[in-house]
Amino acid sequence: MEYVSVAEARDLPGLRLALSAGTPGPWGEAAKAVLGLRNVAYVPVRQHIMAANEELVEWTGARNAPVAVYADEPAVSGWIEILMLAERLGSGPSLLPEDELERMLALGISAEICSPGGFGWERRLSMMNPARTLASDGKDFMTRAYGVRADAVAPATTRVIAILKGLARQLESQRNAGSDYLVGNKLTAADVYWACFALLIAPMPHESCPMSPEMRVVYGNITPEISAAVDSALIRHRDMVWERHIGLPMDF
Ligand SMILES: N[C@@H](CCC(=O)N[C@@H](CS)C(=O)NCC(=O)O)C(=O)O
Repeated sequence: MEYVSVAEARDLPGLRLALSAGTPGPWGEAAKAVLGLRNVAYVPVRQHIMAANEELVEWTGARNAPVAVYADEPAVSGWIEILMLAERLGSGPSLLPEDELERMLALGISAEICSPGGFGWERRLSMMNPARTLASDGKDFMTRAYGVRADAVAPATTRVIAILKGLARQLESQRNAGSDYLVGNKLTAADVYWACFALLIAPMPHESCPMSPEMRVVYGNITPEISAAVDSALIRHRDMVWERHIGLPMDF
């Protein structure tokens, strides 16, 4: 993927999206996927992973990725704000169901995957080594922003497992009702978020996801308890969403 610098991006019109260049961050991949599925064009902007990103902070108020800036509107960095932006600016099938209860379910499942206390945040805690992270100078923003504490790891693993089991139960009940999707009968944001966040326990093969070997080890290094909670249907669902809807190979 071709990135422009923050300095270049600031004067461009339309939508600019800051992403951790070279790494498939799940929130970033999900932002790209929802914008792509809604046919929203954007200019990728380089964010440097785990660095201070002073120019990005100065422009948007955010240090990490993704951050979306549309025209002269305020920057947005939360998954739900980026989803709502994609819904507003985009065209084609919506990623949210029309039926209000189904919409609530799709957004609830998405929050369990993407929000603080959800799968991504808790998996990040379960994959960080708090002893090392807490000791490393200059990475204080990582520990404070992402809630890394020595006592956070065990509960994080419990949450990751609970969410994996909940998603597997939902997929099974949907399959029994004749649907390939997590909610209703068509693709919603919940499917897209699961496909992108599944990277954090099961990165796809190199041909589909050409990430660095070091990052692949970090993402794929799961405990036996988490591994036991990964129903094969979750991985099949991930693959179906990427193959049928988002498109492969991933480009970051
Ligand atoms: N702001 C996002 C979360 C973004 C996030 O956690 N980004 C991480 C993972 S993609 C990141 O940028 N990590 C690299 C860094 O901190 O430099 C949200 O609240 O929905």
